[in-house]
Amino acid sequence: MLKNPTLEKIRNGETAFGLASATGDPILLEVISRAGFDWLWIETQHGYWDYNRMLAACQILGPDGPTPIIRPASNDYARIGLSLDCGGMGLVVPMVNSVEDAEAAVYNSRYAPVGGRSSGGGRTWMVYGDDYAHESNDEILLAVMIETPAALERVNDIAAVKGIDALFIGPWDLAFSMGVESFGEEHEAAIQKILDASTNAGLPCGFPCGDVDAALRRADQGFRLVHCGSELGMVRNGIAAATEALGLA
Ligand code: 3PY
Ligand code: MG
Repeated sequence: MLKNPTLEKIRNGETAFGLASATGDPILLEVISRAGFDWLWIETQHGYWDYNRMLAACQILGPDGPTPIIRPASNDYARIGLSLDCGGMGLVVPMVNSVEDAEAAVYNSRYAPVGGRSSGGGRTWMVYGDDYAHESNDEILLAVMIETPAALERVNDIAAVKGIDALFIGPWDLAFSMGVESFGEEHEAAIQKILDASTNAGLPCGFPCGDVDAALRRADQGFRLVHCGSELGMVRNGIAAATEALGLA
């Protein structure tokens, strides 16, 4: 089976830089897929992707483009199975708040004997290799999101669940649910606690950023799976810069 270059990178202690895609737009995806990012976050929790667009995204990225990492809308057996059968080579599962949630994410995304994923879907074998069913447990990157006080409290136990490749912080939900200022002192202490729990468990940790400067700072801090915002934000910033320069804003 084709190796997952993003997983290999973070297992080697390097930082893999990605971009989030919220729009579900195939033309933008073609631009992104040729730009050199390590991975692409396909946003199906809050973004505008439906099943057919998610499939088209995996086809556009292909086996040589940025690694398609899908955020499913929830930690759901059917959604996760469909995301992987489309060709997702990674998952960032939202709202994993307990050991049971983490074990469910492993069950939903790994074939037996590790989990209970159902076998089927010819595209994955065709694109990634005929041994997909036997090798993909080791090649599909499974990250679970820590983004609530409940998850924070149990973060060491969650990080110890077998079958998980990375923790991933959801900083905005974490700040909202903690009732603290985003990126203030308490929030940053919680972020550091999650990073430490991940590191102590021998796992890389991910962080979603709003821009490139923040992505570089989080990489320096020790995060290994980092995205630098979304294509929607970049389009919006580019348009705002143009209208401002033209004196229209
Ligand atoms: C959060 O910050 O809560 C996220 O889920 C970011 O993607
Ligand atoms: Mg969130």
